[in-house]
Amino acid sequence: MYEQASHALLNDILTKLKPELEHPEMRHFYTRLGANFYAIHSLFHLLYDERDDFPAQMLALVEMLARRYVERPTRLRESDMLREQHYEWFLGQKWVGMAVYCDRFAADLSDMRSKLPYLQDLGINLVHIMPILACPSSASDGGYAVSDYYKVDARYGSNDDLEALAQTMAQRDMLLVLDVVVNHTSDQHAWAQSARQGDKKYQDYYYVFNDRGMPDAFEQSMPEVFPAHAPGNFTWDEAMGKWVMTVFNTYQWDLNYRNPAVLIDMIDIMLFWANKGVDILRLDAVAFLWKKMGSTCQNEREAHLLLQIMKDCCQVTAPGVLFIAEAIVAPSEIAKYFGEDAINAKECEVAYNATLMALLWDAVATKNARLLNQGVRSLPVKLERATWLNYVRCHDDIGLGFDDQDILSAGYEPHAHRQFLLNYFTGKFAGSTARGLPFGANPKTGDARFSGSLASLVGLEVAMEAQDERAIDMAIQTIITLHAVILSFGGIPLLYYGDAIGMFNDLVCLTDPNKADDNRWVHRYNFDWEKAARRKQPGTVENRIFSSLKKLISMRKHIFPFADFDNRQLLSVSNPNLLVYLRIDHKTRHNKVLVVANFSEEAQSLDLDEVSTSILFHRGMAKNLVAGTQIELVGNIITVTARGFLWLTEV
Ligand code: OTU
Repeated sequence: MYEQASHALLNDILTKLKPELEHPEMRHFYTRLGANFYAIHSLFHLLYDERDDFPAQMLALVEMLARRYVERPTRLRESDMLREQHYEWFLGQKWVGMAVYCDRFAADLSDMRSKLPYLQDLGINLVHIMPILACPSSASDGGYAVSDYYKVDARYGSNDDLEALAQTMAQRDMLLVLDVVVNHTSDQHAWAQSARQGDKKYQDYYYVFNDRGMPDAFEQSMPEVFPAHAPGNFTWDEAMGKWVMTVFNTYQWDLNYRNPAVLIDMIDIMLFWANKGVDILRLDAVAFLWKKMGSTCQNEREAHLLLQIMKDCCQVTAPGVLFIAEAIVAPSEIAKYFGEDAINAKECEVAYNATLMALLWDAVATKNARLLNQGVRSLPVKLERATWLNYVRCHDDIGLGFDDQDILSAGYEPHAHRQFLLNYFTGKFAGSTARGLPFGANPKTGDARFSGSLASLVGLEVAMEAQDERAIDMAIQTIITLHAVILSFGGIPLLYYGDAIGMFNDLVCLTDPNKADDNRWVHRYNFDWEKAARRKQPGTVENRIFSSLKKLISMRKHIFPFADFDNRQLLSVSNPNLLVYLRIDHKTRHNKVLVVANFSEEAQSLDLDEVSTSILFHRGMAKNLVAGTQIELVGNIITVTARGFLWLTEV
């Protein structure tokens, strides 16, 4: 695409815009449009050039961006300007997040406000409220099957409640994260309903086929996301008399982004919620956005182009808003969602670090850090102004998405190792105290995943039943050390509600016929406020976990080297039980923190001579940041307790 062509098209569009979109207040909008239009046009050209309605679609897009800008509240426009000035604002170490269900953590959206003090007590200032948009009462995949993108589901409250919550949170300097389910709609969505009634315009919003010809051809190369409870990628719709692509559940219809109207509508939806005060949009299942015959229909180049257009458009209307990419894919693919072939983040500023998450679970099961070290070493380099969302647990199952090559390098056989992990976490392995449930087992591929709450997976549940004090200590230590890693690794740590008070699996939910076939519900419990109250009673398990995490969170906020500026160095050490990395203050380059995490159930020692080219402790003294004590380094050796960790600095 030539810049001249872009200028000509933009000028043409500007003359056609409605007069109310020419208001003097629009100055910033037009500056940003000018800056981003060439990129938007080029990308649109790459995807939709052959279409006759190309110019009309471009006009529709720009008009929509302008309309949403006109509507954008002053408070948010001001915040956009500030964030543009401090464009690295989200890379700082001050942000600590948590994911919650507004109806399981609180009663509903308006009640969420009364629960903010609990979150703030822990130090949380970024809250991902799990899907709240209108969806069917039964078949909704936990809200990931949306029937109306412009409406909060009545069960959770109203759009006004959401806006009020966003404002309260802004006053408290807390960020609000909301989902936009970009890949599919519910079969109850108006678009799907119209398609069903034979409306050609809306059949074009989905992938629909008259017979099995195309579906069968697609199936040749498409993996299954839910092989156990929703096998296959297509569903026969009786009313429509056609097959429809449904990669996830049968009631989740995949949107067809070969149709630009779908893209424009989805961007409109994003900006609608941006204008309600949402700071960060979590884009669900982004790897699946583009389907191509003969491919896995994941991580296609066009999926990246779509995200780039979404980002560029958001940049024009609501530049303060960030995107989180939810792409639980191979390690080498994840980092591409920051923006392929781009110098700065040109897709999503934030991406789930599913690789680190899975590696941490490997270390829990193997009780060593061999694969963890290998995997962290292979983590792709991020772009500038891009950051990880580091997490231990979330609302989904845990997939063992490591690289086979890394498993081999760590000294294991990939298939057998994955089988071991599955057995370990489902409690089948001798001596395992984990209480996970197998999820989405696929006998065809040998792929294995599991569900379960953090406390149940690390053996706290079993230990407490057995009243085994040593095992209780070990499980609590494990919970704390896993968090010490995500808090210090570089990126935004995202805790999962319930983990800070050690909540167990909720098996009762599986008696609900709507949930029985999807055991991810066991870790989507109702938050236990009585248990939470025990966090204030010294000596209780809740107190031990909560107060430790609270302390670490508050410390993180003051440790500059923990900001994420490509300032982590993984250090190779000979003790395979340890994960050791250095965090360096990107500004001064002097201030350094050495992080040492021990995954063994025995105390371990680290020979500091092995890392002395990276950090030198003068006069044989180091400072243990968390304990606030000075340590004498006898023989330059340091000891880390069983399943413990250290954040060390020079004295
Ligand atoms: C996402 O999940 C959501 O987090 C899930 O809760 C939804 O069921 C799913 O999308 C469909 O909306 O798409 O890119 O359990 O890891 O499905 C990865 C498997 C996803 C999830 C996977 C994931």
